[in-house]
Amino acid sequence: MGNGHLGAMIYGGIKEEVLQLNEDTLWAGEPYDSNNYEAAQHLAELRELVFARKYVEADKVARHMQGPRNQPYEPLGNLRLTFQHQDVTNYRRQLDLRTARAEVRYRSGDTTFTRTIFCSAIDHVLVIHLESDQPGALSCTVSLDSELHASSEAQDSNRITLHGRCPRHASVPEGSSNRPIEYDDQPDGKNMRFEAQLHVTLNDGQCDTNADGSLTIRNATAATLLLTAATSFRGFDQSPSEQIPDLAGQCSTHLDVVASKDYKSILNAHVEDYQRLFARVELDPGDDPHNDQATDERLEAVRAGGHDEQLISLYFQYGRYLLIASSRPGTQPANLQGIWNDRIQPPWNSNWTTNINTEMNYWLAETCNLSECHEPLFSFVEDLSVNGAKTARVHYNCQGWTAHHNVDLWRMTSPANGSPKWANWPLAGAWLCQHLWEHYAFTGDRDFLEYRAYPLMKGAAQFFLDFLVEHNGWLLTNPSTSPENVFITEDGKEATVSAGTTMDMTIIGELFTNCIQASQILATDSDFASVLESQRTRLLPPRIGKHGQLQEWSEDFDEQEPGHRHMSHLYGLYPGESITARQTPELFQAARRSLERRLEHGGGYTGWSRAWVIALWARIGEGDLARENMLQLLNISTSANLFDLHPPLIFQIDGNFGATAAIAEMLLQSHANEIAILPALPSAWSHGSVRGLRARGGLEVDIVWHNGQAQSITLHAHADGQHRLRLPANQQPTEIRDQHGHGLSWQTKQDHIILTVQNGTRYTLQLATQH
Ligand code: FUC
Repeated sequence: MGNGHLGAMIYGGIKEEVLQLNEDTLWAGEPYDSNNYEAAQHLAELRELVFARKYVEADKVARHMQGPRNQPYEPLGNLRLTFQHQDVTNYRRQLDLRTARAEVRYRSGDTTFTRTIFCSAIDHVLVIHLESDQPGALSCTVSLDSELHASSEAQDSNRITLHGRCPRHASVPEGSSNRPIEYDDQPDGKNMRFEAQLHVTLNDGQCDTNADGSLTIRNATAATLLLTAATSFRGFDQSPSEQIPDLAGQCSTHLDVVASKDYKSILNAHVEDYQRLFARVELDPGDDPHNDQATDERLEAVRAGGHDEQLISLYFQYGRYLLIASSRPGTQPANLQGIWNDRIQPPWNSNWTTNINTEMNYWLAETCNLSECHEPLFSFVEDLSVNGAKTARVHYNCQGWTAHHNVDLWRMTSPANGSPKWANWPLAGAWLCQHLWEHYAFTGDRDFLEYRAYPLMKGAAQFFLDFLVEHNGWLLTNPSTSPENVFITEDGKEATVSAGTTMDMTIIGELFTNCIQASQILATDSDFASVLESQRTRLLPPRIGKHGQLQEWSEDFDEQEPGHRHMSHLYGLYPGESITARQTPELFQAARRSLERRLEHGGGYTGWSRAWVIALWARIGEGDLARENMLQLLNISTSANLFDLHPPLIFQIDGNFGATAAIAEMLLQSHANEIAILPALPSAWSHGSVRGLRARGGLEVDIVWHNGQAQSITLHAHADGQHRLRLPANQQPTEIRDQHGHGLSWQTKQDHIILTVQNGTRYTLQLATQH
């Protein structure tokens, strides 16, 4: 459950129910300057070593340009309910994606007990509604606890408060730090404070406080528990231990307000708010009947070779659900675990890791019609541009701003310490700027482009104008890494730092292109755009290597791991758009070869890596291969509740989001100035429909297909514009009508049609197939 701020994992126990709680701003530490003021001294030497092909030495020097690791995201605590229920039958738990409600239901003796749980973004509370179908049969104990330094008390016979603080420092479990977890419990201790409060409302029966801080409910028929939480977070650059707000007062005032509403009205407001986002999209990929089995059974059946295409659409909608639950305007962006983390030292700090994972979390936001949920990422980029301007100056003597691989609540932008293959990578800002541009491309929101996106994009581009160096007539990055692969040097050694990796050059090329386009749209900054244009022609272009593959590095090095999980060099195919079948056919073939090579050597072995593979196959137009890899994702990297897994059995949410985006990409693509209908439809999805996907240029698209052919397409125009529509092979419209029945004419050009749409109008195309 989640509303972006508050998150809860529901375990569904019978004697003890545990709701593991999170709050999105609860992180260890406080603002700190992570820049390494000696870094820039090493830059010239590092560059010389790289150009002298002394890569192993370069790796060592790169380490002198790193700063510390960042702080982790922390679990808030647990809400526990203990019951005396025994001999339970008819147990069932479910998550209803249509209403974002969880339910646990069972029979004990002759009574049916039901727990309904949801997290309201409207009322900012987690709600647990307990019911028995026999009057007065509900009794249980309610408590709050936390693994952090915290204490709880029961008050006024119907409230529990929990307050505590985060460590001032905690280190990643992967490292071998001698400072695993450190607290500072002094009154002025440098750390985050938090408060959670729970309120119980009963219609009958009674509720009493216990000395241990718990409450006991006796002989009730129904009870509503409301939980809210607050932290002393005031912004990425503000100390959470100064000017600490009255957290207890905030929570109790808020609970007073919500407790005065009745349960049904809180539920209705929640459902209405959630459905406004969720109900925009529907996907029916085939003929399989509705399947009411539990997800673990369905996964087992698919693993055994069963057919369950509806499980793929469930996975798709679950991805949309998870984004709505973890990323709403005003909240933190979804991190490696969304907002759901139960450990003080979570894997990779439950960070925002920006060399794939954070971006992948948002691949679905625009295409899957959840544009509002993209918003937290934009604020995140704004914060990063502030710290990142300092990092650009201190680490590289460059203008503009930059960010590296690990980011925490305090918006660390410097390279963390560790292997240069992931640490020394100043491309995060540029990649994240792609999201700003895409938001504009999908929504047409000119104000967003002018006041928010363009200044950030420009700052990211300015950094590279300074950072790029000339070598053999080309501009390229140095130092440069290809996250997170290792290459073999001419003398057979392993190294990571070189110059002008394909990913670097592609991201920079697309950033420059997007900035140039933005400056034209906004009719501003033409001088800057001219500089970018002239520099863009000098960027080292991608190369094709000895295996026919798209080279990962500017030299045709062998990879230490040919089946590496990162597909970094394929950025231009997806999520970028500089490699397409029609505009760059040779690079397109080479990219395909690279993907095949990765997979021949075991690529796609993490959930997120597999999700990227699916999206790449979708961009290549191979629907069956996309679906096959989707099945691999379900087979290898999906847990019983459909959470994505990273080996060894670590929950990491990126694969959920990435695969959702990839499924959308199978059905609709809108990059490279055309809208492709059913570009990668698997043959197993012979009949089906999708409603509400989004295309660039402000279109919402519905498609119905039959026997693998598009039957009708509906375009809802949210902006005026002319669109190039690529229909499936051999298909042509027979007619196009708007919602009033008026016909619209179109032009046919080779393999696409051109039509002009008006904002606010809905057009339906009927299609025929030529045999
Ligand atoms: C990157 C990946 C890992 C993992 C981590 C959080 O470093 O290479 O597989 O996803 O981020």
